[in-house]
Amino acid sequence: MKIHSSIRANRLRSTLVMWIIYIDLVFALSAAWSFTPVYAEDFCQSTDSHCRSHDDAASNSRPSSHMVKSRWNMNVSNLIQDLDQFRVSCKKLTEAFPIDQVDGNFVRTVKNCVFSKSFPTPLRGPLRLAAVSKDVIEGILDLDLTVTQSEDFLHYASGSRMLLGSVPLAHRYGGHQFGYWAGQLGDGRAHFLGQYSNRKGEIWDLQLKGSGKTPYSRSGDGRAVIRSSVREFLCSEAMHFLGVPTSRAASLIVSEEPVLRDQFYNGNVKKERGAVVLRLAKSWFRIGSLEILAQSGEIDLLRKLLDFVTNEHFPSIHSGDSEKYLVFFSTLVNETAHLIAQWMSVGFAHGVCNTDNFSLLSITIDYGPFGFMESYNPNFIPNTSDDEGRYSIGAQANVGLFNLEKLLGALSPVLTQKQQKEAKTILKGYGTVYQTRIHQIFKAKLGLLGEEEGDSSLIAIFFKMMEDTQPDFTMTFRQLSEVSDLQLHNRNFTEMWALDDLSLHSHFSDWLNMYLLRLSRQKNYTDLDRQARMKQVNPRYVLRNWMAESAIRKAEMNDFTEVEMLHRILSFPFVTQETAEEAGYAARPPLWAQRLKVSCSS
Ligand SMILES: *[C@@H]1O[C@H](CO)[C@@H](O)[C@H](O)[C@H]1NC(C)=O
Ligand SMILES: *[C@@H]1O[C@H](CO)[C@@H](O)[C@H](O)[C@H]1NC(C)=O
Ligand SMILES: *[C@@H]1O[C@H](CO)[C@@H](O)[C@H](O)[C@H]1NC(C)=O
Ligand SMILES: *[C@@H]1O[C@H](CO)[C@@H](O)[C@H](O)[C@H]1NC(C)=O
Ligand SMILES: *[C@@H]1O[C@H](CO)[C@@H](O)[C@H](O)[C@H]1NC(C)=O
Ligand SMILES: CC(=O)N[C@H]1CO[C@H](CO)[C@@H](O)[C@@H]1O
Repeated sequence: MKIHSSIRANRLRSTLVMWIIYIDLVFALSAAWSFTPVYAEDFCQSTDSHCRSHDDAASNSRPSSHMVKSRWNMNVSNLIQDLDQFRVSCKKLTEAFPIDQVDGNFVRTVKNCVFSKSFPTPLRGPLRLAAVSKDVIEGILDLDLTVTQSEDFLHYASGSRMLLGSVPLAHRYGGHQFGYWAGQLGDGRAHFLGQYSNRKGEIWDLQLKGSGKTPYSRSGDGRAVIRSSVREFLCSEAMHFLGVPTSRAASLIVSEEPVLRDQFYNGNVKKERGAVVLRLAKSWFRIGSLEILAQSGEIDLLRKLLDFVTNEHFPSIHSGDSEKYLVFFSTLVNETAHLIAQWMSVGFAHGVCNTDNFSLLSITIDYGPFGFMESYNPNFIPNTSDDEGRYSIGAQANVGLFNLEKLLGALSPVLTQKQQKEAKTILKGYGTVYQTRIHQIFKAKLGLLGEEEGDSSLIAIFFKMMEDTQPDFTMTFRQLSEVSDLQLHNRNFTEMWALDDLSLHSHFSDWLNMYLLRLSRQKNYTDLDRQARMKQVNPRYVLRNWMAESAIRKAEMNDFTEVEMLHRILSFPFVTQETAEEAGYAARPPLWAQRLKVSCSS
């Protein structure tokens, strides 16, 4: 495609100057952070064999890790058929940490432990299986999907019966909420059931959410209602298939347990029903897990928890290394920046980025009043009660920095003065890591290969146009992936409703010319290559609020078909699907969606 007339080139050049001034403004934030990032990655490269050889509780009755590896080649249909043979272990955690032995799920202040023993409170039946993730059940838990249809499964996955080897625990943590230290928080309605080490050799922590009171329930009732549980189930699975690090959900069980909720905090209390999600993560430890220990001066325990987490989850950190906590911090600074950049790439706003909702493994956890941005708006706030917009989508990168500062505060007791100074320098690199990642991600979303001088402008102007015209975020990128060069050139946006919105911008033509020129320099790639590449990073379907809401309304009437349909569709977010198209999931949102408020209390 040749668009080089000299007049055009001149006009482009002068607009470019104007744009570059604009870019300076757009990236002013990053400029403030433009320190050289210091990475401690080469402090330690070796793997500590010691920490990898912890014996699992069930080692007598379970295959060794060698056997696990060889068993992996066996017939895939050979999944566990009987839940009575499914075994978890709590030994690693109960041996590593002191456990609060006080009995009973009454609310109390807990000291000098990381967990409290706490039994789930069974829900009033009949129980119903509302949704199940085949991918998790088979691929992580090695269970045959048919077991989820059994009565036993309803009991095990809702907390009325304990899995073999399970010692249910509630985790004690603290955290900064909305900017302020909130003291002891902890699992107020979640129970850790145990660890499952699967045939791939992975270890997963199983947890129930909505399973009743614990010592950390504060004023809560320990329950989760159907709507918030449907949202967590669907979103954690959707995020996984979008390629964003996240906790997973195995199943969703609904009950007849009455639960009172003031959905919009407006005094209008309604009776809803309790539900339980069986969810999994490689670890549920949070920044707040460390903060509570530092704040209470439990420094030995702080060290223990840090050693546990690094031994189990950071194989490149050597346990004998005197710099290990600094390396840990440096890794988290990097990974947190990467995680938030990935949220931004799919327009995801978490909604409650308190330090207790931020994972030490930098995965997305605690799905509450999250939202996927529809019309482009950096001030998009998913939690309608968050009046100050503390956790707006555009604020997430800064909130990540705030949370990492709190993490550093929690680590300070185990760092030397010199290390604390180094950690501060590392933290100053956060902005650069984040911006670099954002740049890469959005370059890929625009289908740009290699690096050219004007790329930052191209991206920044695109954002500026989106800000001005507010087209649908997801579909703008998707349609740009589906449109051909020729259509772009002719500005033929038939059926491309989001691109059509964007094209109303006065700079659109100039931007388009720059863009087409840039693409035309990617010589050895065809237009189809570009489209294929872009379609792999620009989803066609995300869990829009109105989609979740529609499925929830049905689920509340025990019709789970739409939950199932959404779950299936969102498992292939990058693939155009007939059922999804028929349901309008890639169309302009329906009118009723515009009046929708996010259900906040959960
Ligand atoms: C796996 O097992 C099933 C039934 O037991 C059998 O039909 C199938 O042929 C086996 N597949 C392989 C690859 O061994
Ligand atoms: C930062 O994190 C990303 C994402 O996990 C990873 O790919 C990259 O290697 C990390 N970089 C450093 C310097 O640790
Ligand atoms: C939403 O924001 C309000 C105001 O800051 C806060 O009190 C509330 O806890 C938030 N909702 C959730 C579910 O976190
Ligand atoms: C616009 O593109 C569509 C394909 O999306 C094509 O069917 C149509 O003929 C094009 N219209 C014009 C005027 O080129
Ligand atoms: C296309 O270009 C890239 C780098 O620009 C190069 O790595 C690749 O080998 C090229 N492919 C072909 C088929 O020439
Ligand atoms: C969704 C979710 O679990 N959010 C939690 C985030 O953290 C706050 C406390 O800071 C909890 O109240 C929320 O439940």
